[in-house]
Parts: sequence; C-alpha cells; structure tokens
Amino acid sequence: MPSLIPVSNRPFNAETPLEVLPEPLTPIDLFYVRNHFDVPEIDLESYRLTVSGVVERPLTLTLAEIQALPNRTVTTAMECAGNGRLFMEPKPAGTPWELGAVSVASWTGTPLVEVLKLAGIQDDAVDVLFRGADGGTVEQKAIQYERSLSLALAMNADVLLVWAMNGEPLTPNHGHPLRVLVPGWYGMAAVKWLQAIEVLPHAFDGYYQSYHYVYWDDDHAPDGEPLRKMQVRSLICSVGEGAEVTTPVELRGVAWSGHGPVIQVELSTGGDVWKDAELDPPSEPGALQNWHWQWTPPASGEYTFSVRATDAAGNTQPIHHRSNRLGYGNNAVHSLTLNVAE
Ligand SMILES: Nc1nc2c(c(=O)[nH]1)N[C@H]1C(S)=C(S)[C@@H](COP(=O)(O)O)O[C@H]1N2
Ligand SMILES: [Mo]
Repeated sequence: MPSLIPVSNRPFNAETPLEVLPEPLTPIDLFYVRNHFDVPEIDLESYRLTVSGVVERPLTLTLAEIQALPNRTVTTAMECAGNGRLFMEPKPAGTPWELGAVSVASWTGTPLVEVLKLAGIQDDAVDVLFRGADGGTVEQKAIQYERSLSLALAMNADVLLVWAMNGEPLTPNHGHPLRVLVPGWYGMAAVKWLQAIEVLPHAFDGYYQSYHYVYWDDDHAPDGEPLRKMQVRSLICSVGEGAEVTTPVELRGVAWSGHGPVIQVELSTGGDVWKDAELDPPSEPGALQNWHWQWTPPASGEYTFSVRATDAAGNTQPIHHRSNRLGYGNNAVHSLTLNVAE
C-alpha cells in the first residue's frame, strides 16, 4: 500500500508517492501536505468566518451558513511552489521537496464572490486578505499565515471557499473546516483553516505575500515577481530511478499547467531528440492529464529517459531549472535512468 512520504515532522510536511498520481483523484490520505506551522485545532461548533474591512456589512458566518450559499465542485491539481527544490543547484534553503508536492482532488465550495457580495464591497477596496488560524514566530515576530488576492482576482468565480475534498469534509491537515482554492495557482494561495477575510483599501504586504512566494533573481523584475500560476510540468510515475524494466519500455505519467491544458508530452532517450507520447485530455480544466509512451530500444542496457510537456499557451519545460533565491518553480524536465533487461 502506498503511503505519504514524510519530509518534516513539525511542521508536518509530506509528499504524495508519484505512482498514485495517474489516478483520477489523489486519495485524501495520500494528498501532499504543506504546513508552515502546527495544525490549529478548530472546533466546528464555535467556528466562525469573519468578513471585515472596507465592506458595507461586516459578517460573522458559521460553516453551515457558508454551505447554504451557491456552491460547486471542481477537479484541479495543486502543486507546492517548492516542488523539486531538492534537485536545484545550488540547493536553496527551504523544505527539501523531491517531486511529490503535487496532487489532484475534487473540491467543493462556495465561490468567494458570493460571500463578498453578501458583505458588499466598498469603492475603495483594493485587496482581499485571507488569514489562516495557524501561526508562529518568524524572525522574532508573531505572525499568522496570510495571503491576499487583488479585488479583480477575488471576484473571479473560480476562486472558492472549500469545505470538501473528494466528497469528504476537509481533514485537519488540509484546512478543516474551510480553505481557499485558486485553481491553476501554486498552492500557497490556497489558505487553509480560513478564519478571516479582510477587504483592504491598499495592497497587502505580508511575509508570505511580499517576501516568500516571490521569485527573487535577476531574470525577473528587480523587486521580485510574486508567484502565481503553476508552470507546465510532467512526471514519470510508473517507475522510479534505477528500476529494471523490460522491452518494449512502457512509461506512464502525468502532466499539468496552470496556463491551460497540456497539448504535448514528449520523451527523449538522449540528445535533443524528442518523440511524442500519447496524451489524454484533462477530465476537467486543471486536472492532471495522463500520458503513456512505448519504445523498443536497439539493445538492452542503461538508458536515461526524460519527459517534457508543452501547454496551450506555448510554454515548454526547460532542460535546466531557472535559479531563484528561495527555490520556487523548478519545472525542469523529469529524467530517470533505467535498466532495460533483455
Ligand atoms: N493557513 C495555511 N494555509 C496554507 C499553508 C499554511 O501553511 N497555512 N500552506 C500553503 C502552501 S505553501 C501550500 S502548497 C498548500 C498545501 O495544501 P495541502 O497541505 O492541502 O496540500 O496550502 C497552502 N495554504
Ligand atoms: Mo507550497
């Protein structure tokens, strides 16, 4: 039985075993976990979501009141921006993720815009801030996990306040009782244990907004480019590094992008020669797409297989990752060396 692969204990961080990613939904107990602090204990009886700031009507809502609003279910992938950090050179500080900080779930929730409409947005609103119930001391300051979206993004009907994953209430690790979902974005935007929404008359400037989850390097804007959508990526899931396989070699895996569907997945066995894999369309926009590929090698022996994906917006995975100080967005091609038996 596959199980989560622990990366750290306090806070608890763990990866999804790649072999389960081709399943239509990642089982909840195998969905990767990314926590910055200890999981806060939230009692459903006393839980309230507050909505305040530059609104006509500040709100205090129970989960049942939120669930009574219009809701919908979407299936989308979520990836941590630090996925693959362990393979970056030089290795940045930060959680040393291999490649399993990605999963896919069906998410049920109320569009954020429904709650914002209830509260009534004032004309001077600029940003919508989400505050998680978790927190701790960072650089000698007591902080909570907080992120914002611009008002224009927050009004997008795709942004959900989610209470169920794969048809089950959220578990403590995944944000029980309520979390944000910003489909297509790296996971940092999906604030868990949502406690408060504050509509601000200015842009929010917080630790996880303006310092972390920013590409700091020379290739981006000099003052750092905040992370948003997931970059195009593909993974080989059917075998692991160093495995022995038989001929014809059959490889399977997944691909995704926050910039639209993946339209091509290619494999290489060395050199800049790429052959198309067969690629399934996403079951829904933003879900992981399965691919498979078959190849008869000229002889038995050791081969290095690389996979790369291209999305509908024309983005292709690079051979080498771009460096950035905090080690985000490593979407370099995934390569494995396998032993092909007689
Ligand atoms: N309140 C809160 N929300 C959070 C986080 C957190 O530490 N605290 N981590 C974020 C990050 S970086 C990611 S990648 C996703 C991970 O969601 P998951 O643990 O359900 O996979 O949650 C995001 N939301
Ligand atoms: Mo993340």
